[in-house]
Amino acid sequence: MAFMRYDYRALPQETTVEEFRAWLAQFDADGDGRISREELREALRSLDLWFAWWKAREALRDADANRNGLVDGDEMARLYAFARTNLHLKAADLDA
Ligand SMILES: [Ca+2]
Repeated sequence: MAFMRYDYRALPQETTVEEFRAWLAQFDADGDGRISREELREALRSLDLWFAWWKAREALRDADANRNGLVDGDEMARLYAFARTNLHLKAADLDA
């Protein structure tokens, strides 16, 4: 499937978990409300993060508490916490 990265909205600088969830939802390609590793990788790639595939793997490993390979439900908050502490998301990165 094709992803047009520049069509995506940037992540706001002061991002709440609700905003983070809404931002991630646009990468939920199959619309099931859950984020797979591939969908997460596209989200990170849209931020022009280096090693997006590797960071997606690390983020999923950290957030996927029940090890079903998807970020869903309460795991979204875990992913949010991971992004804030490990990806160091800043406005300067998100405007790239
Ligand atoms: Ca899971």
